[in-house]
Amino acid sequence: MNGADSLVATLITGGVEVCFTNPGTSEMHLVAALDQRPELRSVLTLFEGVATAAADGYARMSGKPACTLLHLGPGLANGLANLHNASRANVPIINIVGQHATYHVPLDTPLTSDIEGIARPYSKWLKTASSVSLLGQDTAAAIEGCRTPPGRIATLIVPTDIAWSSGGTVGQIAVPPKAPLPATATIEAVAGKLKKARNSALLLSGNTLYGEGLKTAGRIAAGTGAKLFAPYPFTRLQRGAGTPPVERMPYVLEQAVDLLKDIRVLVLVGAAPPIAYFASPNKNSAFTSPECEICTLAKPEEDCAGALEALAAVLGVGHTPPCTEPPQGTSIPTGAITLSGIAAAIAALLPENAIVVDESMTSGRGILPGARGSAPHDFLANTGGSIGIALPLAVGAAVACPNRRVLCLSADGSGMYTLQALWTMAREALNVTNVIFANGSYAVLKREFSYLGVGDPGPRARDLMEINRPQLDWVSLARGMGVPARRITSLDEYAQGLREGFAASGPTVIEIPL
Ligand SMILES: Cc1ncc(C[n+]2csc(CCOP(=O)(O)OP(=O)(O)O)c2C)c(N)n1
Repeated sequence: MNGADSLVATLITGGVEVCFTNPGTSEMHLVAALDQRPELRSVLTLFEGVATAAADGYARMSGKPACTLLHLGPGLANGLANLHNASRANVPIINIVGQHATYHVPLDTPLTSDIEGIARPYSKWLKTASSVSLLGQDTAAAIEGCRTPPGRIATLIVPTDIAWSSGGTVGQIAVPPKAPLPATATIEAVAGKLKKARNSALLLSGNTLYGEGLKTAGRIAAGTGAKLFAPYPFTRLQRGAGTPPVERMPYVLEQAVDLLKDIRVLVLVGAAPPIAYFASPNKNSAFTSPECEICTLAKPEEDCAGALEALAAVLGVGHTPPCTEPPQGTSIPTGAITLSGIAAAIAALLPENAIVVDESMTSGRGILPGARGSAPHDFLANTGGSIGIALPLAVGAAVACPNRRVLCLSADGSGMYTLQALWTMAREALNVTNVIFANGSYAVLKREFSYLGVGDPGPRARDLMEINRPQLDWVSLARGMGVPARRITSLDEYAQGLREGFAASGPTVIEIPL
């Protein structure tokens, strides 16, 4: 067995089922090894930023790591922005990057670069393989590394001569470490504060925003009156009728401050204290009032869902029925296109168990609150603020959950970063209904410009925030990548487009001119 075969065999032994890739010459032996093992599904992407976000979406929905396979330093560099988002999402990813042959690196040929230097900021585990006999074990260590709670990016750099040499062995994978519970004293102290506080809230993150963790949070909310919040940048949030109501922190500082103004005890469960994305002159960046006490129940690397269970037991609410959203009767809006109508149509038509991937930016602020009583669904958001995540995140979510419908909401500016994801959706026949909010503008930047007190933008500044010259034609762009598309002119057509998209086999695109 050569090194490449040992790497792929170890991935398969470790339960890795998907590889999102854009390979090159230095990865050809790894491609040959993947060719021999169809049980590890290889998914081609046309840009590395699609591969890294797809691996993120897959991990968010499956709870398992996918691997990437990227070409040298430049391929990795193309994937970094969405690797940044993935690192903020605390998901497990095995990021495999090819390298020149060990004896070729010193020759400094055109594609040579400092791959470790490029990978380091986003890799909690990082290694360049140094011998074929150890490559299988390095791969096993990468799998263990990425599964270290709460989930990490493990980058394994593979020199091509190590991949092609014989003498590889399959690595032995240790049982992944369990996330530890916080100290009992911490849990009891938080329980004491919650019992005493008049206005309290839990700021949830990680695995407390879905499944059993969220149910337990719902019990605590029902038993103590504490509110449940999610940070604006969350990884996965379960929503809809029958799930505990969780309010997302608004992006806009003033709205977030207003939401939290009466909270006197804020308990962090795997979350960081809520702070504005950016500083503004003469404004405090914190969302909480100075009278609010912020205390930590669990850090991200601890067992957050377990900590909530322990907290519920101390509070005596372990069997209290969780508070839940009532089902919402919604009618399907008709007539002229409005943002509220778009949100209402989604709320009414969302299929049971759908996955909503959201990067609708300024156009979609009403969609998440509007769908609170819809059919149960999961919502995935941008965790790192690097735009261009939604379309490829939807690829990964659809690969992870072939029996669920994916609704991908993307603003036009954000969508243009990684629109090649549409080609992968078509090629893999992924059931993704894509909605593009075509406002022809970087609307959020216009708001930020005036908010930061820069004054009124002049013609050249305005020109840097308009993307309608020339006009983007998403219908042609989508069709050019094999995805059926339509531009709607009314809410009636929009509802029809959603219905058709949810029933289609394979992806569709709806462009909404705004
Ligand atoms: C990788 C990256 N580049 C640039 C930015 C800065 N940025 C933030 S929002 C934005 C424009 C967003 O426009 P669009 O996605 O069309 O949404 P809209 O604001 O129009 O609703 C830009 C360029 C960013 N956040 N990430």
